[in-house]
Amino acid sequence: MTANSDGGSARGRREDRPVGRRIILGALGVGALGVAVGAPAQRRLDDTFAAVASKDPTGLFSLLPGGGGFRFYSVADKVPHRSADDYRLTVDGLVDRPASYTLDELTAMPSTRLVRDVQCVTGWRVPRTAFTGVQLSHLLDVSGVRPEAAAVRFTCFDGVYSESLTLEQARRHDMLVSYKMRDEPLTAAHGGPVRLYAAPMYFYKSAKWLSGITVTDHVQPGYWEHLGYDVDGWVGKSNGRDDAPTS
Ligand SMILES: Nc1nc2c(c(=O)[nH]1)N[C@H]1C(S)=C(S)[C@@H](COP(=O)(O)O)O[C@H]1N2
Ligand SMILES: [Mo]
Repeated sequence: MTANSDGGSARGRREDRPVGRRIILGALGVGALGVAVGAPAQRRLDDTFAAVASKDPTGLFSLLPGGGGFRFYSVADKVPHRSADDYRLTVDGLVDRPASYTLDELTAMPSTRLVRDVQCVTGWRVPRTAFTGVQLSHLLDVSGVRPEAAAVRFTCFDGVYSESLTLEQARRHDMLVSYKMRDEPLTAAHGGPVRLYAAPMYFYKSAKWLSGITVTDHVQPGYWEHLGYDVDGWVGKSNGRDDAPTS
């Protein structure tokens, strides 16, 4: 479809899962105060949060605790959890050396820290947010991408979401397989232990709960892209943002 045929607001309605701020802050009171809670308790808080965030029809927005103005998005209605020990990231498809990495193996690789503004295509923005991780290009190089490869597909352990990049985009230095946000381990709500961080693109490209990287011969549109978002999700230049009237 053309970039602005149904307008940003229609896409926004599809993505937004508005939620009452009071309810959320109440449900997440413990986490919001930064009090340490055990893993099972955190899990219950996360699930309460996801359940409320996905059902409240009237509220304002789903601000995540921890400050900064992040909002929670998940097309699944639970926050999926994977412990550091159980986590695996597979790299397969058109590569000579398919691999499966533990979190320890990923964090032992050369790391890159980027500080950029986070921007969701629906309009909210979080300035100057640090993400740390392995360059996607490093993982691709280690796996030996075959000559016929043209794109990369990302899958997630929520079992629902997917994303994609062209191989050229994937090889940019600012595409990370990220395990830290703001210099802390990624929380489950933010897609931990590992999410994609596609720095130059709208945040929907940054697939949370990343579990698979598959090298393919053509771009397979991701979850939101099937619903109208641009595959090339450049901030400021896509999803209708670059075709303002010229007169
Ligand atoms: N697996 C998965 N990743 C996802 C999404 C999702 O629903 N599921 N939503 C995307 C969208 S639209 C945004 S804006 C960001 C939100 O990230 P946050 O919840 O850390 O703020 O995650 C992106 N990655
Ligand atoms: Mo988003």
